Amino acid sequence: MKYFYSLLLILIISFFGCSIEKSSDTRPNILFIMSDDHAYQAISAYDNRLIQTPNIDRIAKEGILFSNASVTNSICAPSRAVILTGKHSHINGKIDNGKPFDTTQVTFPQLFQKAGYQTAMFGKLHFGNNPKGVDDFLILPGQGSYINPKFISKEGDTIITGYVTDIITDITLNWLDKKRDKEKPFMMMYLHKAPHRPWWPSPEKFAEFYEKTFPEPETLFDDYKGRGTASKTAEMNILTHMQYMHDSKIRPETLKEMGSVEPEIKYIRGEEVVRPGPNGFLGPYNRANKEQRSKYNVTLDKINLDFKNNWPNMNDTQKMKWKFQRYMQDYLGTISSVDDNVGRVLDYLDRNDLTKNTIVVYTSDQGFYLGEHGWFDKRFIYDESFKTPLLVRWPNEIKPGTTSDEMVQNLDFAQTFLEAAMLEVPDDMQGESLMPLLKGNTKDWTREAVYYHYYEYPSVHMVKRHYGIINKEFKLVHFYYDVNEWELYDRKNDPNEMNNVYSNPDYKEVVEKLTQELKEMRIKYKDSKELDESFIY
Ligand code: SGN
Ligand code: CA
Repeated sequence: MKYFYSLLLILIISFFGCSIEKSSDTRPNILFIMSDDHAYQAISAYDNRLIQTPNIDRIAKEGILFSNASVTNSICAPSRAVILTGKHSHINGKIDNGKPFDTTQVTFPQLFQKAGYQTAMFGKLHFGNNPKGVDDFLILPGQGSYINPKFISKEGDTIITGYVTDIITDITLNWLDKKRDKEKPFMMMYLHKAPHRPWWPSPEKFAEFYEKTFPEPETLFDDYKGRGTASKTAEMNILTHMQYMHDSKIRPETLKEMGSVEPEIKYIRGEEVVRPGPNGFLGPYNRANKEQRSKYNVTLDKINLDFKNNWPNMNDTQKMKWKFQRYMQDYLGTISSVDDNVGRVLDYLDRNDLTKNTIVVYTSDQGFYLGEHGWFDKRFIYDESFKTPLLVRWPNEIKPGTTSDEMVQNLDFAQTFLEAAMLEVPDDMQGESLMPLLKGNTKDWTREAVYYHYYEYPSVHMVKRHYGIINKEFKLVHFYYDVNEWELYDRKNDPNEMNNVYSNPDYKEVVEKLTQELKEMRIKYKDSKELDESFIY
């Protein structure tokens, strides 16, 4: 009898023990890591020729890497609006960096907050100063600064001394450690400013990466012969449009001494002609304090001396090569800090038993040109800027070392997170949950092609408006507004997208089929406004 009672007691305890465990919230945490302008070519899990990123790679090694992930509109604030709303730019209204974001619309963090998640956002958002749906935030105003950045918080503005990538991580770790409610799952957006132009690394990485030389892309000297007007008129060529002071870190005094004056940069935003003033050229350096400046000066001295000695004797080919190296040294230097800091966060998850049930996403707001086609910047539907890195780890669900070449987009993130958290997806979201791909149920994934639409023209870099359809094999694009040109690329046979085959008779059927599919897609996504001539963006 005594034995019976003890057994009963054990059963009761284990029943309640069990039910207590069940009633505690086991929904996954979400850690959404996004950097600004991080090209997949600069992540060693994708391509190890330029840089080693062991910490970011860890996410793919222990999870999944998407090799065909893309954005719907390759520009910063619009991409963020697509991510937050799960809707294309023409529906959420944020079609370019200049337009305001309509904050009355539903964003996915609001749905998480409502459903009992603890939510936070730290780093670069790019628009607004009071993000909705987050319990805590500390965001950079607009583009933010690399050095001693100002942050907007609920309590007001604050300037934090140090290097932006380290600071955003300190804030994130501090929140996880001190502010996290252990009874609730969290949804955290950890958003880096790096590696955005003007690519200022920390003083240590600036010194380290200045010593390196990087392989040039095959298409650095592209003459754009095989493509249309938009490629020929874009202002993002490293030789022609990259600035010696602002980008290559040549001091104004050096240029003055050498008697060379940089070409005046100007661009048109709306009706206005914008001319960035000379003070903006070494902006991040001007924010540095005495101690920080003296550290930067060690490398700045070397760069300026090299420029002074060699630039006068360089021909255009040599200048292009020199500018490309300077660009890569600084761009990759900023990424090295991002990678170190991602490592700090992953280590924190490990140490605090959070790894298994946290969905860690690493992505960028779009891709970037690292000298391909002679370019820097983004915007185009061509692969380097259309595609974006996407690595996801979720040990409870994703088999380590998985890869997927499916056509997934930033449009899909909101629905994926909502489904992972078992929350209802609003009917008007336009993406598709990536859950079948994360779980390895690839047969349940049926999408074959995606839609793209870029609007910011005329504006900085002068990339013409265009839209198109992309599947694994082909890309059909229509450039419009002040041109009317079509382009077709054979992604399998011409991966560098050097030859527009739209008018090649061998592709007649492909053009016909894709034109029809594009039409249907535009109806499906409700995008036809730019064909209405009375509509002004
Ligand atoms: C700035 C940059 C551009 C960049 C846009 C948009 N110039 O204007 O090169 O294309 O931001 O970038 S800079 O001289 O100010 O650095 S985005 O990522 O915010 O869309
Ligand atoms: Ca960006």
